[in-house]
Amino acid sequence: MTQDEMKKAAAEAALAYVEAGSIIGIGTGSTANHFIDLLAGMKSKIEATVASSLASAERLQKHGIRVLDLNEAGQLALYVDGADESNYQLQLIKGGGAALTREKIVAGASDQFVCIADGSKLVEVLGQFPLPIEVIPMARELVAREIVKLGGKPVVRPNCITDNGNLIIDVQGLAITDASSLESQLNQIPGIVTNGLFALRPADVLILGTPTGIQTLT
Ligand code: ABF
Repeated sequence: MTQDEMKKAAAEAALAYVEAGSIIGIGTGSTANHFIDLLAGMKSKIEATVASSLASAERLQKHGIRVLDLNEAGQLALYVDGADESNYQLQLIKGGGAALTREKIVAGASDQFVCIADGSKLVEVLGQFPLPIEVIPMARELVAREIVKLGGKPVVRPNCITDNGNLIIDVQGLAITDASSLESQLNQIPGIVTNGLFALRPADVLILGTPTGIQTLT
């Protein structure tokens, strides 16, 4: 199976978590796109969705799936999204798609977070994938200096402005053995809007597409 076929298999398995008549949060990225396309086949079963990016909102609307503002939707039963890395505690690195802020918001408003990915995303220690951080432009160099103090190598993502009008700094060279602690430390740095660690609020379920079939971790 190709990586994309494994992503699609994981997305298909996530449909089982969709409750009839519910409003569900939708992630961003190629795996989430598979989920959106598959959800279209059962769109009459759901009430509406809340999107974590303009790109996902557009894809949903093209399928004729209703997209609500989170303030209108309230607490959500389910959030389905991809990830760049997951450890075995279902703590994630997200943000490769530059949508981490709205992803973290919608995940935080959801009772259950089901993460979908291909098997290559499961790692022992987070950090091989550079950690994305959304930064207010005026704080770019302040944040970069603080990241160096933490032992990382900050790289401003070229040609990238987020849906919220901010920059992304990708942090290389971190071996994240205490993800919750680092997430809390990064949250204290002025100018950081969101960091891509989903550890304080990890996924509740991780569905992996693998060459031997679906693997589900909880
Ligand atoms: C999104 O999914 C991002 O947070 C993450 O970067 C991306 C993973 O990308 P893909 O599904 O294309 O592998 O939630």
